Amino acid sequence: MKRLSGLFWSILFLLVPVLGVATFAVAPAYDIWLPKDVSEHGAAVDGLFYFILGLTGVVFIATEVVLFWFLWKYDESKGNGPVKYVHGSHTLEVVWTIIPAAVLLFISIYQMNTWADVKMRRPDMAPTVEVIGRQFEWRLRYPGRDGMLGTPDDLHLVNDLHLPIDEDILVQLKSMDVLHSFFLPNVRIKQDAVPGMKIPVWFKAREEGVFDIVCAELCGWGHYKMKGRVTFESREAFDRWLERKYAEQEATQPESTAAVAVGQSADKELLASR
Ligand SMILES: [Cu+2]
Repeated sequence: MKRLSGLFWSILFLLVPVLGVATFAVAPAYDIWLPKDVSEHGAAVDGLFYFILGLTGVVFIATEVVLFWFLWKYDESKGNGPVKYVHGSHTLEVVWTIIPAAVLLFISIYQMNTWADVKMRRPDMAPTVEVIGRQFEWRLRYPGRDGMLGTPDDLHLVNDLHLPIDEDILVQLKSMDVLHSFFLPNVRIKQDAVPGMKIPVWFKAREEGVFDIVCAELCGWGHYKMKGRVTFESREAFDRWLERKYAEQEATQPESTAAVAVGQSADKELLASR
């Protein structure tokens, strides 16, 4: 029994890297890997992800194999004589501090251009749509026929975002109450919505389709159901949809004065939430 224990523990710990790597290897076949990417910059983001996954994967496997080897080799039942006490090695400590520091420094430089594309080099344009996180839904506001946000003819919608493909999209992101996180997995966009801030988010979709909008920040009891839908479509289909929504909104407003009042009260509500 005693003889078995060293074997048992070392094999058990060896299973961690073996099963860990196997899980990653089979995941794509079962479609539980990254969601489909339909964005322009997504490949660069995924490239960074794979690069860091590879790097950490190699270190993970190496440390696990070393752990296995030590459990195996220094099994108590094989030992003879008392153990020797080793004080430690200064050189070794310096080495294993410098290597990770250098790797982190390298990653921070290596990712700079992608970060700048996604978070700093914003397209010079008016916002396509305003997205406002609110417990527990995504409120959307499109500029009305005047093309300007914040005027009485704005189009107000909830959870049903439509956007044209092959064009720069600039979202103006806000929050009405607490921290939310605007997450579009299929265009590799994730940005916190912070109360009191207008945060620009931009991307370009390359393919048509209907995808999820999820909240990636635990924002209250209903966080799990804070889900919207984004439809990427051609410019023509998008214009048709927008026109239909304008017409629907206008039709449900009793008179033009009411439309102004509704627009203004919505603005006031937003102002109050800032
Ligand atoms: Cu939320």
